[in-house]
Amino acid sequence: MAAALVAVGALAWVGPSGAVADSRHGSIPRPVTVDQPLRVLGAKADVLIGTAVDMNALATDTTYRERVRTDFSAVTAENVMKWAELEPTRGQYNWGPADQLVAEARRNGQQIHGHTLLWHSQLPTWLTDGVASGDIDSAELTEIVRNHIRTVVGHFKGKVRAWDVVNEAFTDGSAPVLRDTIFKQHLGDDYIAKALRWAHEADPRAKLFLNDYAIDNVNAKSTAYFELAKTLKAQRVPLHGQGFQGHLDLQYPLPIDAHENLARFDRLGLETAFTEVDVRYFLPGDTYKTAGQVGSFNVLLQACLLTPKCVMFTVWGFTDKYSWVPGFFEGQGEATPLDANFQPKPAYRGLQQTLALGRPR
Ligand code: 9MR
Repeated sequence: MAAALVAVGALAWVGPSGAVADSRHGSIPRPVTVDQPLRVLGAKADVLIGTAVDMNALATDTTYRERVRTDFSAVTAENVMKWAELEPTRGQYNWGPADQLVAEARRNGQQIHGHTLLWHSQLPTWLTDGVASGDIDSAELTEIVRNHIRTVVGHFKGKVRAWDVVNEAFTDGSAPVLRDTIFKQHLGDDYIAKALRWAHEADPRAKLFLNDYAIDNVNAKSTAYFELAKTLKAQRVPLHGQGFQGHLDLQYPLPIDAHENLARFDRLGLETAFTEVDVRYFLPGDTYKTAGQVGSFNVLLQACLLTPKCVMFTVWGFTDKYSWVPGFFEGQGEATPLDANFQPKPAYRGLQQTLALGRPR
């Protein structure tokens, strides 16, 4: 029986007949069936496989909707749980789109990763304008933030597995500091601790995460998070996880030490997760970029599988038909595992193969 061979370590590809072979070792004892939906392979590897969901695409594109259901065991709202979307007018919450996502996810047996309670971006203008003009002072902002966290976490209590409580709190560069946001300015340097405590009060069972980009490897910014996590733990602040966004770009170095990075958070007792993975490059693509993309997705997935408490690997969109990348980075794209016609790219096949190998024992 002829089984196709794949030149990735000792991995064997299961041929159409189900036969498994390996060029050096003959048949291998534990056959792996590689060509299965990501969520099925993820379940065997004990990791949630998530995607950001674009609610407009979910409502209008049945292929998109079906693929969300079949390939993923977790979802993150790409936009509809952000403050500007939830409370565009002060005091009037628009729960509709977020509730739809939650209902869909529950029908599909998917976990929900809440994104995000506090972020300096996508804030409602009534809030930013009010703070800028002085109409909203520090005491009032503190109340507003506390209420927002209580209201949102309370609304989804018991339904959201984990929350990105604060998103992108640190600056970039070689000496990261807490960003000078309205939250830091008016609630103080300990606004993160406050936010975590308020979120915990509202849903004691939700896992509370911090989340950021450019922290996938060991660097000054990820170390700032590590130090913050140690401090918060020492203060008994309810912090349960660290999210690593994983927005990669082939023009920058591959975060080859991602596992070492996650491992130090794991040793602190925190859950870890890749929360927004995509791998962009300058168009047009070529075989070299394709290979680079396969490797980049896999470095992050392998780092997760090597880390015992890495609970989730989430992509920030799964098809090039709907991706934030071309709109934000001129000339770049093709950053997701499926092409614009929902056809699996080599990156998708690579994720399948790595998941099929499971976690190391
Ligand atoms: O993908 C999101 C895009 O549709 C929004 O326009 C954008 C607004 O800033 O936010 C994008 O999602 C971001 C996420 O919430 C936080 N990390 C970076 C993501 C990509 O910008």
